[in-house]
Amino acid sequence: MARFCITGSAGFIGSSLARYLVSQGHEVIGIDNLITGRLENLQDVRDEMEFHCLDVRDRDSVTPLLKGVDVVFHEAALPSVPKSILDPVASHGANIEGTFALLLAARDAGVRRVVYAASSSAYGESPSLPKHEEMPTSPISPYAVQKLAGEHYMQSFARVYGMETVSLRYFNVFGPYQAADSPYSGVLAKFITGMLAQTAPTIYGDGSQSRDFTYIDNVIAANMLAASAAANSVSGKVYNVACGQRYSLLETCNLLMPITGYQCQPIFAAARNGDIQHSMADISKARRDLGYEPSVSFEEGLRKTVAWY
Ligand code: UD2
Repeated sequence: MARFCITGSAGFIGSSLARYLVSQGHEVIGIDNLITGRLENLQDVRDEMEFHCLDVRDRDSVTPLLKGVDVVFHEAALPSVPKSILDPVASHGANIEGTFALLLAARDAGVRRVVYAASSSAYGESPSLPKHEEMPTSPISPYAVQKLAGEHYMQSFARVYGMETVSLRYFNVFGPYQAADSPYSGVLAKFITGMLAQTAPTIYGDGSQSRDFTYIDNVIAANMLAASAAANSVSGKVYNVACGQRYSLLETCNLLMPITGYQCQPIFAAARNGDIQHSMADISKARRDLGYEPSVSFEEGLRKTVAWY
């Protein structure tokens, strides 16, 4: 049994990690300011973990909580490209200042390792596919810049303070517990809940844009591997976490029709500012260093997600 802390523990990915860690008998401390996170997400495990409603920027409160923690999974963020364009100050605060404060607290508390939720948005517009970690980054949106800055802080803290840090560049994560009711919700949560309610999905742009959609269980597995891998092979490094395949939004709608039982034509709207066209990962580095292998395919993940909603 180890002692873990999850920031953003009431969010989609954080709460999924909490459920997994508790199911494995680990000690879990959750931190969330509940701005976008929801306590309902932790309903099943609330009695089996410690939870603190705190902002990660509140270092005076967070640092003592991290004493004796082996690994922090830093999932707390305002995760949205359009939101970061609309309110860059808020997302800068949550994503850059939040990550910096968390690292300082972890350093001061003597935490062994921080595993960071980085983003595929770091690759930005560069046209070559698949994206691999050694490619130059080219972030477009404030959100992408902020998430990439967090990676650089992870690398810096590993170098100058001797902390162990690992950055996982998530590629469009989806699955149960992903909020669907915000204009900033992930596209699959919106499409699935909409189609189950017999509502046509709205596609921003022509629907040819593609993503390497990654089911949550694959992301949990990658986090567990990143938490336990030998420091000399992973610390200070960045890894893509994805499936290594891409699907366009039009293909995705076609796959969802038989699963949701809703036959429809999507509605088309203007392309979103800051959006990128195609995204697909090379996952060979994670395979090699972490032993990561996605175990749930996109289509199986869609079925599981539809069944959950
Ligand atoms: C970015 C990152 C992702 C993660 C996420 C956090 C990329 C490639 N991915 O996801 O890794 O960090 O940010 O938010 O940068 N769309 C519609 N209709 C809708 C909603 C979205 O057509 O109702 C489109 C949207 O314009 C985009 C695609 O669907 O082309 C995916 O959008 P998203 O918001 O789910 O995620 P994205 O790619 O911005």
